[in-house]
Amino acid sequence: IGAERAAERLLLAALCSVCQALQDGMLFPTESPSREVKDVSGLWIFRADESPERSRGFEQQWYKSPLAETGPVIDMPVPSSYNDITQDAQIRDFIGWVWYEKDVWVPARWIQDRGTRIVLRVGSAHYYSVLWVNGVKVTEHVGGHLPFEADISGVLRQTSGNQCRITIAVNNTLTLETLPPGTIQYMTDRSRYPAGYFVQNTNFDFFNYAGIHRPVLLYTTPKAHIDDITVETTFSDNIGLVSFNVSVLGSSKAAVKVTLSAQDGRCVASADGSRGVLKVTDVNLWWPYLMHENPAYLYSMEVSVQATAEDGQTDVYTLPVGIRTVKVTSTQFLINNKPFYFHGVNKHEDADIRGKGFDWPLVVKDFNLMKWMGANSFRTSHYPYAEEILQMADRHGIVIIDECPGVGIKDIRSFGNVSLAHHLTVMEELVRRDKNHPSVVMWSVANEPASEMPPAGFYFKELVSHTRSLDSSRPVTYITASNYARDLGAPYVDVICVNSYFSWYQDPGHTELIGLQLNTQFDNWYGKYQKPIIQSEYGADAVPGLHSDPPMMFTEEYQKTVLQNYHNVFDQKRKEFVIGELIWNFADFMTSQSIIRVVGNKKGIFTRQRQPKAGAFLLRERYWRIANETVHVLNCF
Ligand code: BDP
Repeated sequence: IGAERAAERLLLAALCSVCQALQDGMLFPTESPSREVKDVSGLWIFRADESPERSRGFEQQWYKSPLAETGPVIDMPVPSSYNDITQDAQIRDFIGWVWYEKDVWVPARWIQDRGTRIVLRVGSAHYYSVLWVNGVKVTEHVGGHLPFEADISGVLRQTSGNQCRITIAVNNTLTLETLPPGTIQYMTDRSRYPAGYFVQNTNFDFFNYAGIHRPVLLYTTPKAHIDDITVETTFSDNIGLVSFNVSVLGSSKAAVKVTLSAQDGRCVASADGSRGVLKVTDVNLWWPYLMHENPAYLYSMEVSVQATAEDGQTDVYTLPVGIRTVKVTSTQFLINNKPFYFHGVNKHEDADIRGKGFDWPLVVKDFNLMKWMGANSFRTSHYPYAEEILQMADRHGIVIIDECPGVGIKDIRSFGNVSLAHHLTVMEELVRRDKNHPSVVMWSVANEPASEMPPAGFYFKELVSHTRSLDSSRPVTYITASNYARDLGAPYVDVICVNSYFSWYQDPGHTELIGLQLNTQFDNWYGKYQKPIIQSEYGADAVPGLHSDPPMMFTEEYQKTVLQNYHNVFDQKRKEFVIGELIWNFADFMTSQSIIRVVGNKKGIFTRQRQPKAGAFLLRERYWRIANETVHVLNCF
């Protein structure tokens, strides 16, 4: 109960600070003539608070002195989940506070130059985090998967100067109000469980990896600095239009200048002022991979801010900009006014050893595999992915459905006001972070919530309309597995996204039923809502190397047969209103232990080590065939 209460208290406190923080931007830290970035990821030290209430670290103020002086510490890589790094099952399954610490040197000139702002930024940590610098608390944050930061200039200048001890406490306890939700259950039957024994229950199908999952950075800006940039793009004939809004902090009278350059460095438009519209003649649009011979065209928008004070430095930030539009009709998803068909994958941030820790080799390998198989899109199931992944998608033309961590909302108590307020805040954080990515074409506010429960109607109405108010340029959806007749949120979404597992969870072994059931599914949903539909998940587990003919469940042949049966229906319905298919899943991934999982979920078409199963070759053939048809269609215009 201690862990749960502490978590709840922290959640409430953090919710308030997040509400305030949202007035500020969350630009990805990049270097520029006015900005420096110092990556302080790498080897940190680590201590799990194994005290029964998990509260010893706070009672003994472990942040006040070097962590190694408080008790035994171990090495811990950052970024990485801590769970699979040791041989200790207690660390793998740990619930509660863990403590990270690293000593770093801050360049002397950063400290000496009073006009420099020094920011500490964590790409993400799961789930609640508290940050101290030299023993002084600088911020806290609720929620994994999204970045948070603190201006630490003052603390550094007041405390010991160049040496900087960063302490981060992270707690993975989930409550009914967190995203995703979870509960702590104390086992009180003393004949079966020792005193104080508890487990964490969740309703989602992936391992609740925890720790510092993305890079930790120190970066600088001038005092008068670019806090946020918002761009929205459209075009008419050969003229591209980029409307921009720059917010500046630290100066009330800064002069803003914006310059847009083409890939060859040529300046194509410029403007003065913090708001405006840039006109680009002979525009090169941002096209998805396989939809155009020159996909993923990115302009580069340089924003510079000159503070008027005498010592004011110029701040410069460069943002990649893709010019494209997204629209939805009752039967189509249009990118740049051309029909776009999602032939893609659902992913997870998940790999051996590092868990959900960001890892460049993995990211690049996954993009290579997606392009190899002819995938043009993926969904960030079931939470926001690292910004570096979205940047890759921008550069390669891979289209993204960007999902928030609203997964496993099954308990009616998770539809209350506190949950909704937090969910809205998370959408604000997500949109603030990802709004400028051309690859992001739709927001997904949840996965498979209990959308038939009475409060779901109000909950999703609010959630979808709030998301639209944050960004009117993209459609909004949530992913449903509910029955079309009972789903209470569907009236509010722009695109219906349906998950189904015919011949797996229903009628196991009966692939001959897929055609009938899938046709019924599509006709029912379309008949009721007249909105385009994406099959946002379908698939079957295949233990790699397991074979049987005729196919049996868990073999590679069975996975292939399920896919083929789904594809037959997709091929009919994509002539009508089905606008996409996303396989579940790109790769095998870890889950909690259960009798329906064999060392994780095996619905990947690649293994967890990214080797193809038979299904990968089947999809590859299909996706390239569809892509070739699209190019053919394009050539007809
Ligand atoms: C779907 C969930 C997904 C699961 C999948 C499965 O959205 O997270 O992993 O089922 O059971 O319903 O494989």
